[in-house]
Amino acid sequence: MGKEFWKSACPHDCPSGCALEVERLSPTRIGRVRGASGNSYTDGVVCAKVARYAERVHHPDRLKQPLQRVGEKGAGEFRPITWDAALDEIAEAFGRSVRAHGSESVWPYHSGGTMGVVQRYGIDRLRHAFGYSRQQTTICMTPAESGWRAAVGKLMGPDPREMADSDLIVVWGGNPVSTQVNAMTHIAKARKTRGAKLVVIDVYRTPSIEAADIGLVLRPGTDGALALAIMHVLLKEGFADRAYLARYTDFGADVEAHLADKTPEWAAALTGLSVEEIVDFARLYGGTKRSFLRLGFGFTRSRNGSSAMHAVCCLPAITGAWGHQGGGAFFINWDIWRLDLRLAHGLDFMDARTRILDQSRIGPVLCGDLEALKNGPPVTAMLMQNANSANVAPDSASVAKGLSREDLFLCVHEQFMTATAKYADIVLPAAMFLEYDDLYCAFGQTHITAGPRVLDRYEDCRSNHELICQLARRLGSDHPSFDMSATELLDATLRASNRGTWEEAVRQGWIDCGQDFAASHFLDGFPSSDGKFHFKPDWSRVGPYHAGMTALPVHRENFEQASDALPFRLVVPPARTFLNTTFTETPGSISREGEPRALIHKADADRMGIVDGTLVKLGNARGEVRLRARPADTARQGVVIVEGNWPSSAYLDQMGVNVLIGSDPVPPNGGAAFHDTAVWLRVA
Ligand SMILES: Nc1nc2c(c(=O)[nH]1)N[C@H]1C(S)=C(S)[C@@H](COP(=O)(O)OP(=O)(O)OC[C@H]3O[C@@H](n4cnc5c(=O)[nH]c(N)nc54)[C@H](O)[C@@H]3O)O[C@H]1N2
Ligand SMILES: Nc1nc2c(c(=O)[nH]1)N[C@H]1C(S)=C(S)[C@@H](COP(=O)(O)OP(=O)(O)OC[C@H]3O[C@@H](n4cnc5c(=O)[nH]c(N)nc54)[C@H](O)[C@@H]3O)O[C@H]1N2
Ligand code: SF4
Ligand SMILES: [Mo]
Repeated sequence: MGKEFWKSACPHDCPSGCALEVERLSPTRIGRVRGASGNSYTDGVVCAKVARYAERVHHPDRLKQPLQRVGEKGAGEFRPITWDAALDEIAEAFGRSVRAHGSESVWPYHSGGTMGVVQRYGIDRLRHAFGYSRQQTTICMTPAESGWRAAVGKLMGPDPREMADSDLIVVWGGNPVSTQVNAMTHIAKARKTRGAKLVVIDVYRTPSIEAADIGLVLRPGTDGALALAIMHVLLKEGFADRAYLARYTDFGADVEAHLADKTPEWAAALTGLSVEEIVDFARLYGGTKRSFLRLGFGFTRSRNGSSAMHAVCCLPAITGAWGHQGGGAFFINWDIWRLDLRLAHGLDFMDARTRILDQSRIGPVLCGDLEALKNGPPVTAMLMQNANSANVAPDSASVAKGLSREDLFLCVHEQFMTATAKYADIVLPAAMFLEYDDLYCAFGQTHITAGPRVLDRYEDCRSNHELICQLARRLGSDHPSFDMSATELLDATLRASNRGTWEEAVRQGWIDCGQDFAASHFLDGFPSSDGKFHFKPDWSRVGPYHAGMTALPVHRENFEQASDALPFRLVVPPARTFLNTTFTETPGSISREGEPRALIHKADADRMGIVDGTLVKLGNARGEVRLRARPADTARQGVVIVEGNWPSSAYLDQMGVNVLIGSDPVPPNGGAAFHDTAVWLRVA
């Protein structure tokens, strides 16, 4: 058969949401994967890890058949069973759990393995059909989302393609060279055609900082202070657009008075930046109307992350940059799709009174923490899809303890034998995106992209949708959605949403949901309760943990402070060729990343007698991790960086870095403070 490229879409949890072209060598084999050149955001570019997808889809270690545990929980000893027997076991275990503790004792759980409309969120239909516990999906974006919503109202904003029309692009707390390469395509256009400047703000010298004109490397958790000082300079030096502030925002003399003492000197002492760095950047920003803030997640993964996001969003409101082509700020698009998801996600039969458990607090939930359980019954049965919580959730010691509980029935639907799957009673083999149909909302840009099936079924793997439907029928639901194929559900969803049909989406490859200039730049008002941008948000409307939050842009010091006992601050950002723990199994990614390393400042290393490869231990009250050090001058002194969501098996003591991370909810609405940890560091 000749080489042909089939249209597809990247299913992974990445803002780029690339439209793909997959070389299909046969009904069971692919060759190269490339970015669709016809898609104006993807623009023919994909990351290296997805370009090598053949390594993952044809990996010899893929799960091929259902398995039942024979050894200890967590030991990874299993025997093959049939799908029928496995479905019987799950149905029986769910029934037992419901009879003993009520329907909320069953917790179907998902994360971002695939982001598809049906294959990720279809598990919601199972929950709603049987009154199982629901999930607050906080692990990724809730701290950032809370700050953005407090300021702007909805998750939408200027089209990121407009970065090509900007004169100044500020990547704040993100590392797009590693985590969303397509943003760099559009930034490169502006630099080439307009001589635009790129500023990157991070806590260590990432590849994105290396690619920038100006890199600001500050202390972790101090972005709010930097934003406040910039506002101070903008107001003092005449860069504020007073007419814009009056027309579009709730700005007032009280906000201005509050900012009067947030001087560059004040912020320099907190951030570790120099006064000149702060003032120069503020003047550059204030003097540029076409200034685009591309906001990452990184600076919000702190206990003060929502406040920091809110403070940063205030900058274009002061200068009025929101109103200009190539200007404003963008985090993600989550509210532009206008999909009617009632059928696909079972919203019509959801009982709003059913308990909602916090995804990030899976450790405390499984360890019986009553507050985490919302004072309800214990969780005694779980189905996990698209998630590798044993490695990715915070406080992994309690996750491990919870997953090991003898009275917990755990089914994990997976593509590989992950750390989480090893705890399962039943492991089910999952299809990969090339083997199923779905639609993907590319939340870092404006397209819904179609991903029709490219390959035939692999071995005994089933898609998430198939499992959910088969299980629901076993458990006795007669809801018609459980008899529909994925494409039938997708077609019905698109039609109900006035977004065309599945067939049209597949033919075109994608649907551009971008809004026009006026709507995306909020020219007719912001998508908030009163149409205004909020300098003075009502945090109590955003989430329950709002105590101590003020109705002003602020820098909060409620993060884990370094101390004599815990002198280092730890930051744990993504690795370039992994996607969370996905791709930690592919040879191309492993050979590039090597092994987990603690990046430590050369001056700290010299003082402690640490050289490249020295074994060190990082620890705090939550646990300890042993790994090799890499002295570098990439971060500030006193800051340790551990890149990559490595499987715990890659660490010397089989214990990964998330054992050090707290699972307390980030104010005001939850989420995990992955980059906000104080630790000690010793030579091991
Ligand atoms: N290659 C690759 N791509 C990915 C992922 C991956 O694992 N690997 N993960 C995907 C997922 S799920 C997500 S959510 C996105 C995340 O993508 P990003 O938006 O890039 O967010 P983070 O990875 O959390 O952190 C980005 C940067 O924030 C920095 N940072 C940490 N703390 C602070 C701080 O206090 N202030 C400032 N200014 N910066 C700080 C980190 O050092 C890091 O360089 O990427 C997606 N894309
Ligand atoms: N140290 C540290 N920890 C972090 C972060 C960090 O920056 N540092 N980032 C956090 C963030 S932002 C996120 S979003 C989370 C991500 O956490 P997760 O969403 O759990 O991400 P992955 O580790 O990629 O695990 C997804 C799993 O889904 C499986 N999978 C993929 N496709 C399918 C499918 O179609 N069906 C089924 N059944 N399974 C599938 C994959 O094989 C993989 O094992 O991690 C968080 N944890
Ligand atoms: S992981 Fe991100 S950059 Fe890579 S192909 Fe998927 S969407 Fe594109
Ligand atoms: Mo994420």
